[in-house]
Amino acid sequence: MANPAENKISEALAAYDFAGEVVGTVRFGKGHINDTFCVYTQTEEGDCVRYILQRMSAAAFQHPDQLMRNIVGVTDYLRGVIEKNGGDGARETMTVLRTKTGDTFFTDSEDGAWRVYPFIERTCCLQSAETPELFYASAKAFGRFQWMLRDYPAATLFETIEKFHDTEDRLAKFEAALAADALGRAKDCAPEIAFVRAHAADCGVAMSALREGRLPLRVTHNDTKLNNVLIDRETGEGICVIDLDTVMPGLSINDFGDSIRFGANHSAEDERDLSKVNFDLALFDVYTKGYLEGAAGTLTDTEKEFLPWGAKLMTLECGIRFLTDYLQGDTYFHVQRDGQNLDRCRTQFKLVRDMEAAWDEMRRIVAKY
Ligand code: ADP
Ligand code: GN1
Ligand code: MG
Repeated sequence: MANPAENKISEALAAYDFAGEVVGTVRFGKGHINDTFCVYTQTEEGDCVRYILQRMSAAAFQHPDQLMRNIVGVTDYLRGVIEKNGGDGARETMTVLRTKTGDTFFTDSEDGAWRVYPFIERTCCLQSAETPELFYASAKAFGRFQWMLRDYPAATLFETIEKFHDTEDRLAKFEAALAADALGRAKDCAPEIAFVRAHAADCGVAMSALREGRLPLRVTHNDTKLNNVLIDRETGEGICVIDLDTVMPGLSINDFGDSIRFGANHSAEDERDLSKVNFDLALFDVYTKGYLEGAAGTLTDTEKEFLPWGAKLMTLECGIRFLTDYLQGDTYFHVQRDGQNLDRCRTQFKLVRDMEAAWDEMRRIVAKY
């Protein structure tokens, strides 16, 4: 287990010059990967200026230097596109605060890698689609993100997590974890194991289309959960896509699909009462509309045709990843209680079943736009 990030906060804070004096630091947000804190500072004039301080997950990211080069490259580029189109470059993308020595991140005495971003104020970060309008706003933001990066030089990006959305590889890793069954947990999840095996052939659908050249490799976000976009409190618009750790070459259908997985339902990702976990076709409809509008013609006809597959595969894959982590002893996704990763896996598989039942309708909705 990694050392609790709290133990190293003061070391990390000392590496930065903030706008004011640091008056407090609290854990922040609902991300599953990094250790995120909000830093409160007070300026000489008495104003509060906030920052996001993060210790990057060592379990997820082995090369923080490469990760930060990706993020600086992408945010600098986005700032250029945003400002060229009359937007606010300080608000519509993130800015990496440099350390006192001018670096993009700080390494603590135990090799933990930390970074700081100015807090983007007057925004909210949603854990569920409170209204269809807000979900639509998130869709437009992620679609626009795809549009803004359509000409980004993909070859300059490092692969921060190898084979991140290679669902075939996720299946193989699951089988390896199951064979090892390091904690003897396989006995608790026979129905889930059977579900994965019954869907083994599905795992190859997008990867085959990519190999055959039917789906193009693009620069994508790869982690398009609703809580990875900041919504302007005043206008209700999705203004800033955050959590850029996994921006790398990928499939647009996966960006679309991961948002559907997380947002097109009305339950928590770890809900234990599966009767509350239901795929919402109306939300699928508004997201499809918003995403395609935001992407403004970037997607090919084949990509559009594959959007329902993106939704199903990201949900299936995420369920497989939660189950794998459960079998391996919860070493990747943060957990707050026992069995949480298995509960998360179960919600994902319930949503996959719902999508299968709604398949023709999903295809009809996509064809409308
Ligand atoms: P994780 O990879 O663990 O999900 P994120 O980068 O998504 O980490 O950050 C976790 C949470 O912190 C986000 O969901 C959001 O609530 C908040 N957050 C991150 N960056 C900012 C920012 N620049 N301004 C405001 N809130 C932010
Ligand atoms: C993680 O970092 P966060 O919490 O936004 C994960 C995603 C999963 C998601 C499931 C780098 O997203 O791939 O879909 O949890 N991110 C990484 O909620 O693995
Ligand atoms: Mg996040």
